[in-house]
Amino acid sequence: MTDNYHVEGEQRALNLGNRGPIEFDANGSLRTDITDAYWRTGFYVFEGVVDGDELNELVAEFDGVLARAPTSSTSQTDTAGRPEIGAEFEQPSFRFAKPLSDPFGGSSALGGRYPAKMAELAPPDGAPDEVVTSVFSFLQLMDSGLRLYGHPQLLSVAEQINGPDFTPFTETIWVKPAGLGPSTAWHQDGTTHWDDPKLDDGTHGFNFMMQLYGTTSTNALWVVPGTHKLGKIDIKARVAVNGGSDRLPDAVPMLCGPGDVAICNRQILHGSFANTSPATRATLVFGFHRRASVLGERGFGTEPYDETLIHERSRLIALAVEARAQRFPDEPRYLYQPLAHELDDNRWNDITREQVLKNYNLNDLRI
Ligand SMILES: O=C(O)CCC(=O)C(=O)O
Repeated sequence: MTDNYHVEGEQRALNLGNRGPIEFDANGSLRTDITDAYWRTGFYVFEGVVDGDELNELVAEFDGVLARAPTSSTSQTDTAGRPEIGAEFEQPSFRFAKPLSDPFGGSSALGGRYPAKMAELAPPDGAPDEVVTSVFSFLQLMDSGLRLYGHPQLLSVAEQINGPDFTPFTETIWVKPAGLGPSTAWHQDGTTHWDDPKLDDGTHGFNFMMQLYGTTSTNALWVVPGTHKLGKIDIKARVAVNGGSDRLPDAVPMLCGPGDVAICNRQILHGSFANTSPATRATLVFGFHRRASVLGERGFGTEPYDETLIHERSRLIALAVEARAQRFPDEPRYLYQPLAHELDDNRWNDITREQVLKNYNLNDLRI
């Protein structure tokens, strides 16, 4: 239900001056008013990036993925008794949680980056025990998702923000089913460089957040503008001075239409409330980093990321550009400079589907 917190948050969001179409200047650089607004607030909503057939294909494939999801976290078959989609991959493709719960807050998940618990609500009568809340590594589950990853304007944005040698991160669809969606406790994403004296506003890169259905203040991700500049934030203390309430006073909802794509700084304080609204949110999140932030870093318990691993994972960018060019041949295609001399190795076909795309997520670059 919408109340004053939502209405005032919406007003603050719309007054930030950080939304509009992707626009480049005559030199091909992202317009400086856009980059200025991004660096000032920590996010920017690019409106109308994906539409028409492309949006329909994404929605249809996403529906197909959900229809082939296992029936619960302990099942391996879908509602029709078929093996779950992605059964051939080494890593699980789905995460489940109890409806309207907070699965992470106050836990040690992901390095303890969710220190404060969100308000949890009782699921409605007849609710399932669990709902799908994340679909992991969607590039290997949805060809439309791979094509989105190769979007020329989005990749140009990644180049402008992180430099031409930018690297991948990981990809997840966050699903917040209508009336059942679990919350995501307040957090900052980065896990590595917080104590680095060279930490700056862009050290942990950014995520693209593409909305399949659009968002409202009751189902959106909320962010606290400007907090990407503050280093590691004491989230528990922020909630405590707010009287223990998870409704942080300066937060704003990331309001988007279907097909809008936001860029969201991974250092910004962000989270989402349980989705009691009648509208489902599905957000395709795919991030990119500066190469200098990734090279030599350890992810969650991994060996330091070296050039070979970064090269292998970056092939997904080149592959996605190729997959997109086959579907949209009249569109300009992005040239990813680190692999510009290897185009023939990264053509999109059955061989690269098997050898490059399958289990690509084993090489995710998490910082
Ligand atoms: O979409 C959400 O509710 C959470 C997304 C998020 O926390 C993230 O992408 O880091």
